[in-house]
Amino acid sequence: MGKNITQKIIESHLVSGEMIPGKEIAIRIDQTLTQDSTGTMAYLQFEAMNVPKVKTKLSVAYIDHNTLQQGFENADDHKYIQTVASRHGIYFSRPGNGICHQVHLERFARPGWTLLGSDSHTPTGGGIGMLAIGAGGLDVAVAMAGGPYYLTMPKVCRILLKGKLQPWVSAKDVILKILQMLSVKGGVGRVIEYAGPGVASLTVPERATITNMGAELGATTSIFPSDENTRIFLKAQGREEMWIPLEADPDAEYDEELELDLSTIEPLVAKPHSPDNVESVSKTGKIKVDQVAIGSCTNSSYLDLMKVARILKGKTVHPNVSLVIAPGSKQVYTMLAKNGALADLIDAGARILESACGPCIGMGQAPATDAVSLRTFNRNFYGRSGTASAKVYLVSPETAAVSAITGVLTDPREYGEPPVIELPEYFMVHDNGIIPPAEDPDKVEVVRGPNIKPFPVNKEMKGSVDGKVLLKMEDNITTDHIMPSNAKLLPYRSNIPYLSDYCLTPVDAGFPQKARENGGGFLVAGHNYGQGSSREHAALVPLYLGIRGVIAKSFARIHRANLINSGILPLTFVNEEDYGKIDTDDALVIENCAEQIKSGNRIVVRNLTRGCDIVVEMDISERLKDIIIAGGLLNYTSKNALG
Ligand code: MIC
Ligand code: SF4
Repeated sequence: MGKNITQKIIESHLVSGEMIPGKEIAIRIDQTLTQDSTGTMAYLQFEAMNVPKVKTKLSVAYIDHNTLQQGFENADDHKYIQTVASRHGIYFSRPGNGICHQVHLERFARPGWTLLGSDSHTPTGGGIGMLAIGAGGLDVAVAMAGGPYYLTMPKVCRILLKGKLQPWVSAKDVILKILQMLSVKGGVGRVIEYAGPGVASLTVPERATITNMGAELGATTSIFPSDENTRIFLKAQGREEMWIPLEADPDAEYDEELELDLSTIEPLVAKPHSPDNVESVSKTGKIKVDQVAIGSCTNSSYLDLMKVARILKGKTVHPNVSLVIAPGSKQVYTMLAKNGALADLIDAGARILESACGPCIGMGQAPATDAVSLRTFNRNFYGRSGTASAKVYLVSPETAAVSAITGVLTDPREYGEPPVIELPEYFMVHDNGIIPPAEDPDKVEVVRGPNIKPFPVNKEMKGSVDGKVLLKMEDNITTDHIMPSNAKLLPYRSNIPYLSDYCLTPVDAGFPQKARENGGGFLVAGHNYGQGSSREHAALVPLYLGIRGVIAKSFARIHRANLINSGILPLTFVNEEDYGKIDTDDALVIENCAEQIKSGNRIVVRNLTRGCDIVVEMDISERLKDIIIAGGLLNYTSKNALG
């Protein structure tokens, strides 16, 4: 029987397990990436493993999130990451060199290889035919130390692309359409594999926009074939020798199949506060816009920004709009500067930011009270922009640029001739933003500023696990709710005690105090708990506050793994109606917890307040059960070999 692309890459990297959807497998990781806001923890954890040099083929540490530097904290983190990288065989992408996913796609991503990144948008690399997966920092640390990456063998869902995009419709609209079709949990447990005649009409950067935002589907990753367009892109990056052809066999089988005719897609918008709240721009209507932000790892490529520059050339940004633009990488920035497009953007009134995540993670450019902000980014979760009352709409660069001129949300098709930009024959390649590791690592002193605090480690599980329900939540709670990130908090990603004062505050302002007063306890949630960012802090901070378990209708993949890695129980209701049988402040106990875990997949939770038993499930591998009982992955790896 033929194989699809996902099966081919997994098979060639398989370390253990059977490739049956739902079963645990382990794969060898060729490359890793970290960024600074998850990287400090990942490197502290890597150091705790006492492995002198990374064992991957390539590991890169990017600085792109924490670049505001309104205090010493960010700069201290940069120093720590730069020195720890240099000492342990890791390439360092300095601040200003660009957003990790954009730079990685340009300079390092390779078809057929595996990449594990401590950022949920790592699947951007799927645009080049790479199996690129986002994970918590500890999983990335283990991969750097030479351990395999354990995951649940995903189902493979083929999306057959037909036809060709209409003028003014772009890759962003394709992924918004898919989010409309599948929702933010539609990709859970799946790899989305693209195929069909429509693939050839998309360039690698366009494919990368689509795979990047596959993270918002909850998918394990998304992947495109490696074809002639992939070769052309790699050649233009001076890396043609890294190209290999990669496509599904003609008789490959898929677990699920969908079709999408590209020619039927129109300009779309994701309305507040979820990336799947999608509607056509024309239907949403001409709402007044206060801010337009262009950039992020979804839409900051050379092609995207050239289109924006063409649209803005000779025009003026509407007086009521603040337009900010962050080019995705030094390569993009320099090319725009050299060909004059940067001048067109500045002249039109755009405010140009450095090559970094910036407003996408609330690092500056928080909108005004009640403002409408149009963004080319991938997430419009509540409060993420830094302004709780702001309404963030996600759109394509074309819709963003045209709306910045008109001052209202505008269907770009009303605007006349669309800009047509070709992929350049050669990108400008100058890798001086990437510092190779030291040749003499023993001479490198790892610099740790006062903001770097030790991370919490759980204890081995013994006897009963009990506590109060501290909070009961709805469906789709994001890691931005659990551990908010903004310009005030992001500088403290290496300081769990400090962050703990803000845990779950977007849901309940009194949560941290309540957790402290009760010495921790349980959380209850609806479906898709922990969607969004890969930030391990959404598990480490609850661990620090004494959270022992989360009982939910379902979990997002990376967050569930982060809970397990921290030794926190991720429990799901066997009967969803039992969600109604637990309330805030109920006292719960799981008697003989470790024994119950070992004896099957079902666990009984006693609700002492209501006098009833609730059966929950923890359907995970024996290895993961042992990790939880050991009190997390670090405790477990100190007792067991890495893989
Ligand atoms: C995000 O887009 O939410 C982030 C910030 O890039 C996160 C990582 C983090 O929280 O540091 C992600 O996507 O994983
Ligand atoms: Fe950075 Fe935003 Fe991309 Fe996250 S989604 S990596 S914050 S640009």
